[in-house]
Amino acid sequence: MPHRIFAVLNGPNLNLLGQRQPEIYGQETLDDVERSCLAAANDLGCKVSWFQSNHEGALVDEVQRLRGNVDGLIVNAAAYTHTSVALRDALAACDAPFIEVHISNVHAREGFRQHSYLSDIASGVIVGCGPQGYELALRRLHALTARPQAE
Ligand code: CA2
Repeated sequence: MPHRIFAVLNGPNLNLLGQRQPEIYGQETLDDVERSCLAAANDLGCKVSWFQSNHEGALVDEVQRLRGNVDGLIVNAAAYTHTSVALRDALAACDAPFIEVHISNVHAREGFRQHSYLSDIASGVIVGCGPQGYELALRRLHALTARPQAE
């Protein structure tokens, strides 16, 4: 049976992870988080691709490119979570399920972070679990997309 393929999308400023605001986002860099995710994917026997952009259109392009090519997505759209109808529309058109992830507990922060354009169309939302949220999302997607075994 071919490996399932999942994609991780990271939005603006997440490339700065580990360099500023460790009290909110922790000490790990985005490369560290990618490494942990790839290790978890290896354990689960699935493949993971990794993408980060500071540009809304680049994230939309990537979602369109992934359409029909992945079994699910993990999306930390960062600030675009709270602003982007374009990214919502792209994800809605993508067909594959996605889990929305936020490293910090957005519900304990500024009011503007408490609205998401993505949550109601996501298969699940993980917030405030730190970088581990990515791995939790991967495990959830893996379970959610399990294919029945042939006898
Ligand atoms: O908690 C999350 O994962 C967020 O998606 C992170 C976004 C924020 O806009 C969302 O409301 C919640 C911000 C990502 C920027 O990350 C930085 C990391 C280190 C230093 C500066 C920014």
